[in-house]
Amino acid sequence: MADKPDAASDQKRGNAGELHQQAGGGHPPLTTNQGIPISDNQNSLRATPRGPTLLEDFILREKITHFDHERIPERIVHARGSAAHGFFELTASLAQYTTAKVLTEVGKKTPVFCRFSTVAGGAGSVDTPRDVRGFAVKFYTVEGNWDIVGNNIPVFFIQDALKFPDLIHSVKMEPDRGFPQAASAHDTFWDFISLMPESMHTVMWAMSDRTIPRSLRMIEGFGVNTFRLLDAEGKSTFVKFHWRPKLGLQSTVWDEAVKLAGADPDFHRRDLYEAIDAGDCPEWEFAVQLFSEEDAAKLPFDHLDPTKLIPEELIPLKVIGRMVLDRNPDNFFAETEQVAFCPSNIVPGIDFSNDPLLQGRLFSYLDTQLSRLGSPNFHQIPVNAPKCPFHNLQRDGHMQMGVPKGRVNYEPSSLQADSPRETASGFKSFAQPADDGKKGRIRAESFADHYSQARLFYRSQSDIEQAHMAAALVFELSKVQTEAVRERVVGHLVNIDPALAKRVADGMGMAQLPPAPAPAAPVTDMQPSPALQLIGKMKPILNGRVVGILVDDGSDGAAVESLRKAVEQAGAKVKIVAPKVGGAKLADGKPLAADGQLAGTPSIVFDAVALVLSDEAGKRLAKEAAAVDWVRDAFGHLKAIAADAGAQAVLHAAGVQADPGVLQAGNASGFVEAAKTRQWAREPKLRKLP
Ligand code: HDE
Repeated sequence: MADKPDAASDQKRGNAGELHQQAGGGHPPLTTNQGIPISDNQNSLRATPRGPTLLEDFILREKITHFDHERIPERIVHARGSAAHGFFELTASLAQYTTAKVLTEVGKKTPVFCRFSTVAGGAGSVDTPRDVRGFAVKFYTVEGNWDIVGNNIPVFFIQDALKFPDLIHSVKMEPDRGFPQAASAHDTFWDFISLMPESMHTVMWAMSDRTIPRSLRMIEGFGVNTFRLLDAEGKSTFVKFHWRPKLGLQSTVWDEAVKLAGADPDFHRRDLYEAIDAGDCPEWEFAVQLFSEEDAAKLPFDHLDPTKLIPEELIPLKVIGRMVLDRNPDNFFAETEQVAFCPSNIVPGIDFSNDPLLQGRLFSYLDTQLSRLGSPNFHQIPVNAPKCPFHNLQRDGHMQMGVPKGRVNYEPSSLQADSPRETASGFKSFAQPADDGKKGRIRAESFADHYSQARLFYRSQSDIEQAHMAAALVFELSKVQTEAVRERVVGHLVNIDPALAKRVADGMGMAQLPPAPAPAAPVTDMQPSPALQLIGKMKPILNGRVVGILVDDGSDGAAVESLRKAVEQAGAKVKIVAPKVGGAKLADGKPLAADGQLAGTPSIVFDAVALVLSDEAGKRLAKEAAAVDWVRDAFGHLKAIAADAGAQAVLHAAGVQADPGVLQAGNASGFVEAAKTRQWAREPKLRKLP
């Protein structure tokens, strides 16, 4: 009876060990967590070959126990995230306003870790629902860690932290039925929103194409809350933080976002990973809006109210640096999952404002990390640890990794010369004079205008963006079963913009406009701000994007190459798609490798598509649903399409009509130009927008 199988006995029993042995050598020995070398990772210890497993098998018990504990609680919000390492480089000093070294030492590169996320879905949910995106950056500065825990839209749904659990409960899966996952299109969310006029401005952003981004590399980031900068004299300047993507903004169209969820649930995560892996490192400008207490007093709204933005036209953005993400995490769990952002992580020279949402956040994040990571020593996890020295007298606790030396773990003390002490250059809070108001659960009157900026946002959009917003509202509200909720929301829209309300009401087949609730403050018309557009912020470039070329046996290799060259020269990538993953045999007999198989690589994952097909292949694929859908979707998603003569049969089967975005494959330069933008003019011909 052999109780220690060797390779030969493995083979006899058909075990994995033999194949594994053949797979290559030079590996370090596999050990237990106690460092004990393991001789057999295939079989647990059994009393006899067909007998019971022994409790004595410490190798089995350790492995299974560790596995059973692999998951930690996922984040209650922003659970689904993707991250990367990189650096921040200051290009213009703010020395006039702050002592923070990260904002005053021009040319210095500060390491960063940046995590993007959706808000509502669980950790395993898809990447492309309609949702706000988190944009959290941890700067490992020489004066300690500074976290800007922001979003890709500059305002938030609520004015007071006390309402956050209600907001999140309403948008998450409904508690009795456990659905929908990662979607705001359901009764509880809109019920809550319909009773929260303060949410209206952010709802307008949420219904815009900002919440269905093409890529995490193509979103803006905002600190949202107002912060302060402090100079050496303690003088304060208010500041709002902005990230602007070098690739410009890009969104998907809604039907595409929905289909992406099925075609590639990891679309954004894969896109970020593959771009960085290929050395195509995403970059953002870092900009600030600076304003004094006096400037703030002149604004027509309260800068402490996180449901309000400050239009760039009123206080311009000053670009002071750039962030480049140039390294993927080595391990998703150790870094992306365990990273713990806290808005309370701030360095000397920066300070908080009295924004009541921010004040609540200062408590929440530290608290949530304690329950998520399970120990007050979470700051010792490599991704969370400062990269500058840190010393204090906090001690012990779960999973303590440090081994502090000496007798002194208290202060004041005199027994140990190297025990840490306070320092004059340490963090100081702004000496803000106290208000002379009264204590109470009070909402400032200056927070009462809930509609003017919602109107500003809607009226600042281009026609096509307004149509998308109306369509998004119709879609979301059509999923709401409770009629009274739908009506209440449309009532708010009347206050925002009566024409929008009418479009949405018509889109739902509502017989008449419901009454608008009386606004708490008069609704004013502000000067439209084109900077709030998305289409206006798209750049006519192809950099960072991906073009798919469909080929089959008999395709013209020269045509494929000239398209590839033109696309790559424009800074985009080409992926070859063929009916078989093994590739295609070109007309000249040469093989062309495929990056993806047609059925598994729908055109949805590309920014523009080309088809280079022989007459015979074209006729064959015109009867192949995957090929017809490939073209129909590209057309429906307003993408540029290039096709040669052989491919016309597929275009015909897909119902493609001639327009400036449909080009001959031979016109590579025309195709590249068309691919730089969506074919917006095509949209009204394809779908009826409200
Ligand atoms: Fe968060 N938020 N939040 N939030 N938030 C969390 O912290 C919270 C808010 C944001 O990639 C949690 O580590 C409260 C605004 C991002 O790890 C939690 C309030 C903005 C991330 C939390 C807000 C954000 C979070 C959950 C209202 C944009 C993901 C897990 C007072 C400025 C960070 C965690 C990452 C995560 C609380 C509102 C952005 C529960 C109480 C406004 C990007 O602490």
